[in-house]
Amino acid sequence: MSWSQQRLEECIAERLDGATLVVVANREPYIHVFEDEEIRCMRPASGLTTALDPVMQACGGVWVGHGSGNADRVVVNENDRVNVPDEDPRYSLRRVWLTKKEEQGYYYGFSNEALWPLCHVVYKRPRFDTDDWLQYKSVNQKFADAVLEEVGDCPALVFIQDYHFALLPRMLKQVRPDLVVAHFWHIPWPNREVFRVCPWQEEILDGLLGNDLLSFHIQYHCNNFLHTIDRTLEARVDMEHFAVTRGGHTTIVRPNPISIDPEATASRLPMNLDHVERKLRKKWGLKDEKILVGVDRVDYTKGIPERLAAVDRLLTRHPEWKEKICFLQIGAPSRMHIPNYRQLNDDLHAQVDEINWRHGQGAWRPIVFLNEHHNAWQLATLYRIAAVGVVSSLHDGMNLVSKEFVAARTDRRGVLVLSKFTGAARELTDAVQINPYAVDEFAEALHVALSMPVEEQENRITRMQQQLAENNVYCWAGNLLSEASKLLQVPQSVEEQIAQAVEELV
Ligand code: GDG
Repeated sequence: MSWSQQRLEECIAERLDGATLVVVANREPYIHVFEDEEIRCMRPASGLTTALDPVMQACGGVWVGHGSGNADRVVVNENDRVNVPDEDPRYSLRRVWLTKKEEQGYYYGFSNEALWPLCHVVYKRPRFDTDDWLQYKSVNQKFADAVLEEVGDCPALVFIQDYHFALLPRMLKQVRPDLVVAHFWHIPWPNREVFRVCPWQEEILDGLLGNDLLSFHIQYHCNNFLHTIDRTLEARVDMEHFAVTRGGHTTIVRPNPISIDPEATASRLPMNLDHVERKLRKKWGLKDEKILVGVDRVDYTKGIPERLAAVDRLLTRHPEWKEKICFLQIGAPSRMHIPNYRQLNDDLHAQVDEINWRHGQGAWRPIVFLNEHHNAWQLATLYRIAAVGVVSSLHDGMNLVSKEFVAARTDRRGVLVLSKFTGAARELTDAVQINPYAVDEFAEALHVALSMPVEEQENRITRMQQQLAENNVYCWAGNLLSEASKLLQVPQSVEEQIAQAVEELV
């Protein structure tokens, strides 16, 4: 039976058996901001929140996250909580407040200038700064205190998200060894040779081994993690059962590929699609060109310059596409306090200008770069009207944009061009797969995608949609939370354990 929001709701409620579900993520799923004296509730552009909000809506519980909106403090109650979503509250959001210094050191500094480049291995050098590390530690403690306050003395399953909280599992277990702690690491885990340059590697690994369950998107990242432990810490690594035991406590390490709710993506498509398409084309200065689309946070791991270079090469090698195509890049600004990100943003504008100057003819420009946040229905529409969706990450844990593109193709048309260095490439094998570093090969793949016969498009999209229907986000959360919730069961007495062992034998 495949997983749905309803099945998840029923199954997890039963498995939790009264225990509280607490999600911890740096990013909050809803941000309150002032706009013209009014308060507006926004949804951030992030794969993690896209995936987890429907899960929390199904299961209820508490989401502990950093209160980052300028109106966030206005809408919380005296315990820093607000119920979300505004229009139909399903769960509680507990906001943790950070000073600018903490945000700089823990989020921009250690998380995004050290761990992010360290784990992605895209040839950006990680920056290890002692003050950042100290802030990272103290913010992990701040979140630990908030979680412990939320759970009180009650049984709870704490589901931690991502690389911002490597130390949190151990901090929680030190105070409440009975809590069940599961952690999903949304980005890749590099091999041991890469990881060992981190000056605080032992504390990070020890922190993660506070988890009962630690999960990555794919087996390859699990193996890298286990090998890293094996070579770094005093611990027993069991490669047969993918588990690590340290100080008498066992951490299970499992792959679990994240996904989306494909029906929800499709439901964002407007009813009057033709009309909306005409309006958007007019807004972006397009006539009837075939659209190639890219949607990303502006991040150096996403391979945006490589993709623009491939469009440039395509037009050089196949000038017949001139005036017949337009590459539309949505680039939501991201982490702009970090110099590398600001630089990338500026470089992209320069690169687009250069390519448009080289190939543009009359009013036609080959590339439109929309360097701003768009809402979810605009993205769905764009996925649906494009001829080709392009995802060219240099390295990506999963990549949800590729899955959203497939889900939005209710017409069963369109071609996905997908980097083989994404987790998604393991599942979406009917995409045209590319190495984004190989510009000629990439340009040819774009040509193949633009020229693909309709019947083949339909076959490929249909198979990928089947894949997505079975492996949706509820499947991800269902598998993960089911596995973790098994550990919530009251420990058996010795007699019960013997009785169960005998039963299993006969
Ligand atoms: C991390 C891992 C992993 C983008 N621009 C806008 C916007 N988005 C949405 C997309 C998509 C999400 O943001 C991006 O998801 P990704 O998966 O591509 O990437 P990361 O943010 O890097 O996420 C990644 C993910 O965690 C989940 O585990 O897949 O590998 O790096 O949903 O649609 N959304 C809106 N406006 C935009 O302008 N509304």
